[in-house]
Amino acid sequence: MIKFIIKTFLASALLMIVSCSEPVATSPDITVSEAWVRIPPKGRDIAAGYFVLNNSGSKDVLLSVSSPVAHTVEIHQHIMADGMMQMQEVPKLAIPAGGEIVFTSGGYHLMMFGVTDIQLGQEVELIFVFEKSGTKSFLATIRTQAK
Ligand SMILES: [Cu+2]
Repeated sequence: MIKFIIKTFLASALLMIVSCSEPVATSPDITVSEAWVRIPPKGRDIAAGYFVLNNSGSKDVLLSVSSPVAHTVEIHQHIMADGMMQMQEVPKLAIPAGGEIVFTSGGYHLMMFGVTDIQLGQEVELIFVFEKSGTKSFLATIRTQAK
């Protein structure tokens, strides 16, 4: 009888531990939405890219971005230095667990150099490389301004 009680107690204790522990995301889950690229003025080949990056999982790090329509893509940030707004390259961008990072005019943005053969309304591929999530590809629309 005592043995039975102990067994029952252990079983329910174990059940409590299992049911009380909250689910913990063990991997990042990243999506990129509202992605668009501002078409450069005629005769120029530098474009800026904007989007919203969401992570519903654990933390990750954005290492680089590339695109078939650009020679080079850099991650940039606007900073105030000596009373002037300046741009700075961000070599790695930490994405917190459950975090959202908005790439927008005056904040984080993509700087795309050597952009060729893009047209308004076209969808171009942006290829993101993350430390944990690996390579993920998303589409961005070529526009003149934010919606
Ligand atoms: Cu820039």
